[in-house]
Amino acid sequence: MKIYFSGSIRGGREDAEIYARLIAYLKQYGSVLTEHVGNSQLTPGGEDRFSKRAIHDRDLDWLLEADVVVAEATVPSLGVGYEIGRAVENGVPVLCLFRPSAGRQLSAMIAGSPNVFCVDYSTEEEACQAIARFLKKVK
Ligand code: 6K6
Repeated sequence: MKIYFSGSIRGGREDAEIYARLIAYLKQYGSVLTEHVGNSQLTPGGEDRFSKRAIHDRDLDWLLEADVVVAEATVPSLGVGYEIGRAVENGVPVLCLFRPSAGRQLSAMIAGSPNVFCVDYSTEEEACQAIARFLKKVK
């Protein structure tokens, strides 16, 4: 199974360590195409217009070849929202994980989408259980 993990980069990196642990959990189910999203050393910002285009095209290729998208949407990110929208448009099943305890609300365009399976969680164990349920369902 090819898994596209989506998490905030330019939106803010405060949850990067959570992404890394969710990615480590996901790896037992298949290959995670976007492992770099969990790299807490990753500091965005220096890309020029051409490298941004390369990032966009490469990520979109991965998204469209993925069997599933797992998004962690607690830190608001235009890129995560865009990836969820493109996945829905192309029929790629999407699980969207969100932690209400962070004090934010998930956009109604994601939480209200009939094609996005949204799960609120408080502990990472709950997030992993939601992943396991979702992957069993889409298999
Ligand atoms: C180099 C160092 C840090 O970042 C870079 C290059 N930037 C990106 N590399 C790979 N994927 C990216 C990059 N910027 C955004 N994305 C994709 O958008 C990822 O797949 C994330 O799921 C999502 C994050 O979007 P923003 O809007 O939070 O950046």
